Amino acid sequence: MDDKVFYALVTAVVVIGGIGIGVAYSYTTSHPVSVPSTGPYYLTMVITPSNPYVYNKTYEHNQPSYFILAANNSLESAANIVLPAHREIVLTIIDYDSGPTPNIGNTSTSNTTIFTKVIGTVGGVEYQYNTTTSLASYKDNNTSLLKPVVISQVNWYGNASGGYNITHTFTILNSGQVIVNIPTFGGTTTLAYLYLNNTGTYTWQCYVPCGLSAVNGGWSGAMTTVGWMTGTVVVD
Ligand SMILES: [Cu+2]
Repeated sequence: MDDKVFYALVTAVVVIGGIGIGVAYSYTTSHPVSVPSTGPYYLTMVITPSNPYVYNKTYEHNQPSYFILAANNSLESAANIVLPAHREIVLTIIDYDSGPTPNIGNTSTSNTTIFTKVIGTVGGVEYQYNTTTSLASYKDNNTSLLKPVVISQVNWYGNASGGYNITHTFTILNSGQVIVNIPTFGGTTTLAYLYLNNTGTYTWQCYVPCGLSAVNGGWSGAMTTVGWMTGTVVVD
């Protein structure tokens, strides 16, 4: 994808996102209402596959990683993500990875369903834009950029191993409890709106075991390396 196309995509997502705010907000009554003092806070993250990663001589392997898309359009480490409290956060995750995976959750089995749910967002949903391979079979006529697929729970199976069509999750934990869970999909852009109304330091973690497959069921490598598939979220 060249720069022009990329910026057009980002612009489109932001513009459509603006429309999405109104739609999502007007149909939601369950989330705490907070009046943003300085408007929405935009966080855009990028997941790229195959970043050079060295574990040891045996398990040298490329690994997927989250990055923060910085204001100057460079990719910065996602080790420490600072977010404002009491303010609408517009979170965009651009996933360049390919999926899906047969496994999800702590135990690397496919029977852990909490990480297939959208948790902690406005309306309990996320929006999938520019969907390609992973979601094409879900609904062909919903794959255009102007018709986002609205997802609250991923409950379909997409591969021979019987897994979920999720490549990664962006999950925020408060003392081990899931307060935000946003599944992402290969080749798609995910948009979600959320409020974090309690200040503090939290952990973020991907819950699709996408690390070194030969070590600890994928719960290694990127999965346990700060800035790759885990890190800190500071809400202030
Ligand atoms: Cu991951």
